[in-house]
Amino acid sequence: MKRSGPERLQRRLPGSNKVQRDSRNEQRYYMEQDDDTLHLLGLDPDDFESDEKSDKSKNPNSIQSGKWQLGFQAMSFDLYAKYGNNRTLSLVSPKKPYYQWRLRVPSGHVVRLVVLTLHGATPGSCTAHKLSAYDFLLPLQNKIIARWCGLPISGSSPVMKLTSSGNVMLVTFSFSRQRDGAIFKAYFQAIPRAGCGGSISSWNGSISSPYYPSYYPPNVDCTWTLRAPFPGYLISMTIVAMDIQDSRSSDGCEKDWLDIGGIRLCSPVSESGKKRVYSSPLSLHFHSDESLTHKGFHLLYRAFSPEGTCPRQFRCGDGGCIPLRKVCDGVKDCSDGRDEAKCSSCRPGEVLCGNGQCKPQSSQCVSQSTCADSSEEGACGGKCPHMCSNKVCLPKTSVCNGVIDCKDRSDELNCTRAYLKGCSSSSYKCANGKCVSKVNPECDGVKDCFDGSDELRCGCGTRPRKRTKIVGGSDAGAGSWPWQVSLQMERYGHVCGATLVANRWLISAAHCFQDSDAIKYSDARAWRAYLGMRLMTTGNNGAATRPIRRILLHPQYDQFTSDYDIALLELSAPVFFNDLVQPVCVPAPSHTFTTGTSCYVTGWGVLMEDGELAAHLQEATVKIINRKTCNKLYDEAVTPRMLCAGNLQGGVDACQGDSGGPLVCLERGRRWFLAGIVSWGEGCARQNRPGVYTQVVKFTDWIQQQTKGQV
Ligand code: 4AZ
Repeated sequence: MKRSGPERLQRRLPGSNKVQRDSRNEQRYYMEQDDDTLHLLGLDPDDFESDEKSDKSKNPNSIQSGKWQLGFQAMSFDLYAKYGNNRTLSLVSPKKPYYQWRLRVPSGHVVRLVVLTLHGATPGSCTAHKLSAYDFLLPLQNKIIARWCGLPISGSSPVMKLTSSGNVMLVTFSFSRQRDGAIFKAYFQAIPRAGCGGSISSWNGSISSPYYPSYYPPNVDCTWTLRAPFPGYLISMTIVAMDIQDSRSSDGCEKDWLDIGGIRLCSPVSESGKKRVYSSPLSLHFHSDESLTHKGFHLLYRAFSPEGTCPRQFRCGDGGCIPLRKVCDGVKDCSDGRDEAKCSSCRPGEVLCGNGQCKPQSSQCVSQSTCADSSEEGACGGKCPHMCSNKVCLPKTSVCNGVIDCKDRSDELNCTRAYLKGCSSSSYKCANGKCVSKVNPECDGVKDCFDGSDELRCGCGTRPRKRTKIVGGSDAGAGSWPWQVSLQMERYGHVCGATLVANRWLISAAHCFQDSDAIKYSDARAWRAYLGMRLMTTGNNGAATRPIRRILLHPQYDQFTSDYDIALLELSAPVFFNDLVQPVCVPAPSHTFTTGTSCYVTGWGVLMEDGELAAHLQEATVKIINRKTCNKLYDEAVTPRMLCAGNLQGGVDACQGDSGGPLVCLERGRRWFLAGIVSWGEGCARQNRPGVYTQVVKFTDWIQQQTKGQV
């Protein structure tokens, strides 16, 4: 009954109040309730106490029609405030024991009551008189927003600001003795109903209860997800104000509370507890029940790198951190000058001319010489036989000669002939130990190694079924991405993506398996792999499913920088390949995915930041982005083990839930190769914030070792 909804009470009440109109558009109430009935209806009997209560015992004849006639007189005012108007409530020399104001504002707005003056009662005593505000148009006990028993206050600044949860509020004033003088002055206004909560990714800022420092409204629930802009950063939280639960209640935090990272707060915090540190992302939830509100809370937060380290930044001698782009820029940013101490004479992106001058690298072999001695022009001649993507011009003799000259390897990319050559870190190594110069010779349909090893183990990267949303993506067709795997946990459903690379091996991201306070993600028994699946909603839909036998995290995985974000998962039993289940090709260490190439990222991740997981497997084309460009955008946070892909205008990207899933590129031989593993990025699909992937070629040898050559 206490929990009766307003509609029910409204239906029951009309017969119990008799209302007579008097002049001045005011209403005179004769309340026909006894305390028990008031309690039963959830009304507040305190508002009807006073002299009349004793009448009941003094005069039993006051029973009329089976109810107590309290003989109680009240004044009631109905006030409406349009948006932009302030309406005044005042009480001067009150003659009656009970006054009430029924306040209304347009729908979609809430009532803001600003109490300016409140005089003349004994502080702390509610027997003399009291002012109450309700989140309803009747004085229901369980709808009290706040009650004051004569705080001796007045002045130019407001004493109290309250907010309703809907577009009505009832303000009552009851007292036992007649008083003179102005004892209460307030005004109210309509304010737009404010939303609360949301997802925040920012270096610093504040979070407060709705309408802070006004009293928060009753009946609200707000959830915030606070994320440090970079992985590895922690969040420092300072509790500036915490006024939530009635200090008199001792029943834990069951009424109103603020949950920060799983811990509920509702009472004032000691000085030492005001500053706290949390890992990112951090969830906050604020709950207010239907009665008694307070000023609320105000928090300040700041993302910071863990003490003593500067993830993705340069560490000065004094421990300070500066962005990497400020290193060797000619300006001393560290107090000890360490950022300029070990710099070569030319900056990155410049070439050293024969005369010792530094010139932009792009000037090599372009139409006019920039080095005074023309040393950078070398053997170019007048026109350019081959232009690398970084605008470096190469002579004809440097193209397809078995020596990689362009940074993007384009001079050796589309050669029909492979040259046997001395091995270097960038050349493809055949099984017999000999190396070939051709770029990406593996599984391209041409035997380049004498031993044919470049065309062995090529049962990968095809889509037998495909003869012909991620953020900004589209639904994938059946069998389009037969290596895509959904990694699910029994209690949480889909959590991460993975890629099938052999009949008992999956590749995913190490960060998917980092334990949180509450969940042991590192426990292989908690996971199940779903293969050959497209629709998440309709059961397995023909999907194969396997438990995970073990999870092998890369030993150098660094959760602060996301470096080495790769994990191998061994299935408990091999899967059988068919039209819907196929492994992708793992590239050789020498494989290059050239800047500008369009590749595909796939997954069931959320369709927008803070959106829902996709029900239908999504695919999106993303272009490989130059590392230098990407590092500029991310303040040098992109390590050599990472690869950027996306669209710098934004709009297309991987997002939460796609992590661990594949970035694949189609190669010459019409086979798909695993270029990347969805790892991180600032937000999703934001302008100039491309997705960052684990660069698989850097881990080919590790994968071979761990799987004992099964991949
Ligand atoms: C994530 O939280 C995540 N936009 C994955 C990918 C990206 C961002 C976040 C890239 O799992």
